[in-house]
Amino acid sequence: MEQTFIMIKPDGVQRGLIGEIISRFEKKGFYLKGMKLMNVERSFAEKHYADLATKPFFPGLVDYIVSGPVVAMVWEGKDVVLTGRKIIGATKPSDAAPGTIRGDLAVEVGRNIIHGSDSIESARKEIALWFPEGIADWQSSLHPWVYEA
Ligand code: IDP
Ligand code: MG
Repeated sequence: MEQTFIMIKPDGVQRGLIGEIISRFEKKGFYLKGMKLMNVERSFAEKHYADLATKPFFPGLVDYIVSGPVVAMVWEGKDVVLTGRKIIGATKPSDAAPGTIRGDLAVEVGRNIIHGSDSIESARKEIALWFPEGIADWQSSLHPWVYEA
């Protein structure tokens, strides 16, 4: 099944939103396969956001990501990359629909509390970067109550 990389950014951790965010993915029917609370180095944040290195907001983005611990997670499920992005909502919280994490819980683009991989290929790269040790191997006993097959 498909996997995606989700990160609760330092503002989400500081604001006590870890449980709320995990709950939305968990209740949907996706499976948590890896999770850790960690502080990242500048060089690591720069690697994660390498595609944005030329953007004017890049230094501020790196400052933001290293400003406190983040929660790095791997979630698994059918179409979890695209559906995860829908659960998260648009990059700018002012464009994010009510009912989405950013639409409900964030105001500013530079404090939008959560990251989610934007494609299956990005997810593969991000999971390899953040979880070089691998992820947990388990299956939910509720699987047939969420998935048709
Ligand atoms: P995404 O997180 O929705 O995939 P990206 O375009 O990949 O959005 O940007 C990565 C992160 O960079 C955003 O989540 C946000 O924290 C930050 N960011 C994006 N655009 C801006 C901006 O115009 N000003 C400040 N920060 C930005
Ligand atoms: Mg992105």
